[in-house]
Amino acid sequence: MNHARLVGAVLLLALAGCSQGTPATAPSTAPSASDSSDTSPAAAPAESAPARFASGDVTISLVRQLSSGDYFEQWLAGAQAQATALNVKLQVSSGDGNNDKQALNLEQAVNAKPDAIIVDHGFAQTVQPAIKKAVAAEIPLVAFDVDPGTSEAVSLTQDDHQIAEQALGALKAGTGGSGDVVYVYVAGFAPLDRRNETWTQFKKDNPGIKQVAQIGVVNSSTTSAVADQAKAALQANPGVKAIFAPYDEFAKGAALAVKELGLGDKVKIYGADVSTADIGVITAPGSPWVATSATDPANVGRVAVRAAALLAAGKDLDAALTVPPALITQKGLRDANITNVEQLTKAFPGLVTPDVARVPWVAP
Ligand code: SR1
Repeated sequence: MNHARLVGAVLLLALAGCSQGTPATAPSTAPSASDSSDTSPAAAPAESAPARFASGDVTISLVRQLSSGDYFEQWLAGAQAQATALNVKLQVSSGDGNNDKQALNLEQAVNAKPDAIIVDHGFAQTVQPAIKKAVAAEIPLVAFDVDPGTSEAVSLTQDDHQIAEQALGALKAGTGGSGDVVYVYVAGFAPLDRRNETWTQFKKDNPGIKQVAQIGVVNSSTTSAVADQAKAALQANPGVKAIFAPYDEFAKGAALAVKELGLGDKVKIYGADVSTADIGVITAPGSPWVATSATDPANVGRVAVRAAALLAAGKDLDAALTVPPALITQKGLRDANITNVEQLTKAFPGLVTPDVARVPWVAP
């Protein structure tokens, strides 16, 4: 076995605490060959670029609801890198958490008649009127993590039910299926609403799990706001064993609270999303954040731009695109000495999904 193969084999063995695409009941399964089925080896482009792409005349408008925080920053970096690779101009706007501002940005994007639009998050009632106008103007549209209200748009999601199932599988294993839990949630965000559906069902299926408090805030300082709320919830409920925090800014806030209260041995956190900074928090000595279910956000940003480019080129695309998550555990990260997302995606090749919205004229 050569050195590179040996390192790869050791990494996969050490990651035995992590899984991808497995049911919640088996959170500690190592990645298997079939887990990586979404990853094809890099192939040469199958066709040449359409003339408008070759000449750099394609514009995609990216209209975001949120832009701060690890997840959204990594997602944008991936989208920009893919736009560069496709020779596409990516025009980016953000509502910075203000839904009216996002709706206005979307109206302006429609009026500018780009070759395609990506709507990234948003509340259905604020973005759907302008999405309707985009459809009427025959501007192809990709909706990520927001209900576009029309089958004319392509919907892109992470598999949010699976994200919650994987994290809750780890929570069930960690608590033995019973105990007081603090839940972090804000309604109205499509991915959080889908994860909430899974949490609601999980509580029915596991009557020993008792939700003693629900907290949550999404704003420009989500982490510190959630930290304050989590501190209060933990002080009011001294029996809490776990916090279900299915968004990394929530999980980081919860981790701060647990650390400040010195409860690291007693209270464990089960989260969602991953970034290099998150890996640092999860693997820090005494960290209560023991598992997270995540996609690679940069990969999801790349998928969104590829989907929009395909639509702009008049190609057919599935109406719904889904990017699957992987369960990442503190133990798996520590054992494999993973300190950043680059190392993580090498250990989990299935986190990169070149076959989701593959563009035939660029190498994935
Ligand atoms: C406020 S919504 C936050 C979520 O959006 C993306 O789906 C990320 O996974 C994040 O958890």
